Amino acid sequence: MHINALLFLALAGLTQLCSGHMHLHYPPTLKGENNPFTQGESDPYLNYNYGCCGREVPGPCKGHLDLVDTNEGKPVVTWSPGQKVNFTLSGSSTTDVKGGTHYGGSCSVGFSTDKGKSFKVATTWNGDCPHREGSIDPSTQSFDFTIPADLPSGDRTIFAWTWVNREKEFNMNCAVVTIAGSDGSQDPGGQPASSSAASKPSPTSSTVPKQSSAAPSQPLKSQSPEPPLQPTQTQPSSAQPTNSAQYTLEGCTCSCPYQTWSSACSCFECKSPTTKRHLIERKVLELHKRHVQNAEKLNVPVRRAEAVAWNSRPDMLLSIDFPGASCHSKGNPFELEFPDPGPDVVAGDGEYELATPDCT
Ligand SMILES: [Cu+2]
Repeated sequence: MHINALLFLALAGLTQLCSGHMHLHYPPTLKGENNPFTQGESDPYLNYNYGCCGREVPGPCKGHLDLVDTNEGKPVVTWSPGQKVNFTLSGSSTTDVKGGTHYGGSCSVGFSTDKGKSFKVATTWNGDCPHREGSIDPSTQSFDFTIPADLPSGDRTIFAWTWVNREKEFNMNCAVVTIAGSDGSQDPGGQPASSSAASKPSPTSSTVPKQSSAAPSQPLKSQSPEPPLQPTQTQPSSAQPTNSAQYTLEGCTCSCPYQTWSSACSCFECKSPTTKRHLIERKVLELHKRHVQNAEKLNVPVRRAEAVAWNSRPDMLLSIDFPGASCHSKGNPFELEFPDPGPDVVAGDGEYELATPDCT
């Protein structure tokens, strides 16, 4: 009796965990209860994973792509190429089932500029998404990323968020957004996406030729983090400009991309154990952010050409972990490592090992 009661509680907890999830809260999704353009009832299944609850697997964007060109698909926010923005996640629900963060997972965001025929990756979070330390409250689940500087403008561009957790649940929500022209003076309609990485500098940027390697041409300096840590960097006027700053910290050589300073730095040639590497990468990222923010205050151009042109970015992984999907993640105790994450990757906290999915 006592044992049975405990078992029942355990099973009830498990059921709650696996039927309550997270959804995109900001920008408001198509058919979201917080979307001012939603007509009639909001979609009570925005939180739920694809294929759950005996329901048919919906198409991309929880099956709401047909709303993009209707009044319900009016853009909910205007973003600009190169702008640093954020999205938030929520576990609130219009059903009785409360959401759950699943203590993390891996996320990816991207855009469709062709009304949902294709989606390309903007930024990937390999692990710790949603934030483990956060709750189902969107104020605790905010994620910064940078709009790719060469994302084409459009007034019904689809922003997409995907999530794969350790329980092998996949979710996807979408919001319709306006992408402004890359600067006010340009004709937004007459600027097709360029295949050249360095073709669209913003007015404050210096035009920097694409460089295939992130390696610096100058020797590295070993310095303590306090105070001003100057990255080794090639001057823009140099014949060998670089898209990344290099730092040396705690025996590691680390590289931080300029154009995506909200993304992770990667460290290599570490003398310390590999397990410490993600901690060092976090520290270096903080240093790098400070460096970039200082540079922005001084109006020093730091935003460079995108390392990978928008058209050449990988497609988002949309067919995973539902019945009939072409990929299956390894699941507990692994968090998904997106096999094709694109150039802007935010490293997780390393609490769970990452694993790529099996795809057919
Ligand atoms: Cu769940």
